[in-house]
Amino acid sequence: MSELRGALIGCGFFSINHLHGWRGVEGASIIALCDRDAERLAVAGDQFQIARRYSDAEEMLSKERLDFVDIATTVSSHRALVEMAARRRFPVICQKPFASSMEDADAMVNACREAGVPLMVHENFRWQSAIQTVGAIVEGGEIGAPFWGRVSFRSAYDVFSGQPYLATGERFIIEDLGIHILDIARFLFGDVARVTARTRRVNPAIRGEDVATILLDHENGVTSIVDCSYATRLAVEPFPETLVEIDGSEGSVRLNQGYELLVANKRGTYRKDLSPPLLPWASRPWHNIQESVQAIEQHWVDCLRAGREPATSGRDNVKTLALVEAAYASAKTHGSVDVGLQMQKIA
Ligand code: NAD
Ligand code: 89V
Repeated sequence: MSELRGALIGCGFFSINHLHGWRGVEGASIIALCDRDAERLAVAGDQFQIARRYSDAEEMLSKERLDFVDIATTVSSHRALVEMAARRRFPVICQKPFASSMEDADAMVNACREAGVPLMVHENFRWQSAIQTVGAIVEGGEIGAPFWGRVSFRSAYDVFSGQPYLATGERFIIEDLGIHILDIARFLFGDVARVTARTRRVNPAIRGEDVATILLDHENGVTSIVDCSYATRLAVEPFPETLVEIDGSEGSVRLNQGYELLVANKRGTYRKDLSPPLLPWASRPWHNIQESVQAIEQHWVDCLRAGREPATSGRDNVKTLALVEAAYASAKTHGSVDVGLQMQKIA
């Protein structure tokens, strides 16, 4: 079977992980690059020896023979670029946060549906191997029916030096990081009916909130807590590990710092080291995120070839985005928010 031909739009900070990941994926490669910034385009093109380079996305999409487009730009450009790809009937991957409003997300989902092309959001955190293992334990019934969970990301890592835009937006941790953690909560416990959230800004040098505590009432009765902080100095810095606690009717699972898995049930307890593989191109501490990039890219290729909807399709990711919107609405009013009301905005 011939390799799928992809084009990448956006050659910034995170795109280098996309490009390394694509090299490790079976069945696809990136054959053209686009960035409005000539220097970034040249650096990525030279590093990955990709000669076909464009400063204008429309020109690239009109000239290249492609099987898909991978968008790794920041959120403000997502809608225009996804709609551009859909107009040309190219299957498309879009980085998170998919959109800054439910209306934009809905427009992109509809554009791709009407064009008859698959759309996947690059929501990679659930593709970390440790998170997949925890999901498989729950799915396999080892702890019975989950009734309570906590998905936690607390750190003091300086994310602003690599991603300076994170310091300037009105919204910060829920939109950028919490979105991943909320998606993991959906992955582990199912869709959510109500959201109650509280936020704080501790770091005076940034504009948005850097601490969020979110209570989720899942549709199946599970209660979970998603908590995120970039203002938490710990004895051993855990960035970028997501920690998980799940209590079920027959036992419990813990994913502790250092990728330690602990499972307890009536048969006994066991412990496992779930440290992610260090891919040849990866660098600590980012290696768990980096392996998840390659995993989600492989998932895209497998789905595209099989005609299956990706796990984090646009249609699916709108439900994660609704939790982000509900969390901000709850934090603003100090009330609890019906997720159905967020979804109604696009019904
Ligand atoms: P960045 O600002 O470093 O890079 C974005 C690049 O896109 C820039 O070089 C910019 O010139 C280019 N660009 C923007 N609009 C364009 C357009 N219309 N045409 C061509 N080029 C255009 O941003 P980044 O830190 O690489 O983040 C990119 C996205 O990746 C963000 O949405 C961010 O949230 C996401 N991200 C995801 C993860 C993850 O684990 N999934 C991690 C980090 C960042
Ligand atoms: O996933 C992200 O978008 C990143 C990081 C993991 C650093 O928060 O901003």
